[in-house]
Amino acid sequence: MAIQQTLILIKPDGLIKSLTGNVISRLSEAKLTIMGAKVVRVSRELAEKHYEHLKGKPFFEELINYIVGDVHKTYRVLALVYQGENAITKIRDIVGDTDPEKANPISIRGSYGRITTSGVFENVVHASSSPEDAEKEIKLWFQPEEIVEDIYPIKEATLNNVKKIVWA
Ligand code: DAT
Ligand code: MG
Repeated sequence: MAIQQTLILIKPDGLIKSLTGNVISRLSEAKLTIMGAKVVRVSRELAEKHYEHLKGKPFFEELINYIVGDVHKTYRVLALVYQGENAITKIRDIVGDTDPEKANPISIRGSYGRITTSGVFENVVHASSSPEDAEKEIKLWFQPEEIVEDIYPIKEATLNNVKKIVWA
């Protein structure tokens, strides 16, 4: 069994529907450790980097509008980093299938997700799908000082004459 990290995002639909508590309760069933948490106002640049692998898909623009908050007029997501044994599959099991209609009804996406008339999967949460994706995503969403332990190598960098700790 491997110790893994995973990035969870509670998306704008989750926030506007007041699902934050429900989602975190469901995630706690995995008995993992929270390593970082923050509310983020998502820029288009961050959204496009996060969903880089889907560039060119017909739903890409709508997906970006959704995650930045334009669709729900709710300009925030809650970002969480969890760590523990087999964290990625444990969390993905609780989160459910990408398509809310195919997701197990007792999963988070099965319970709370929906497909909009424009065909976007409003599936409430994001969860990393491999250790490689988790590392890339956590480094994109969090600075080293925002995570309670050094989960990946760090280094000192000088930006505008200010010393700063960044991911190595
Ligand atoms: P996941 O979020 O389960 O890792 P993904 O990485 O393939 O799924 O896609 C990211 C998001 O893009 C997903 O949460 C919802 C949206 N999406 C993916 N496939 C879609 C599709 N066929 N139609 C509409 N939205 C889709
Ligand atoms: Mg994915």
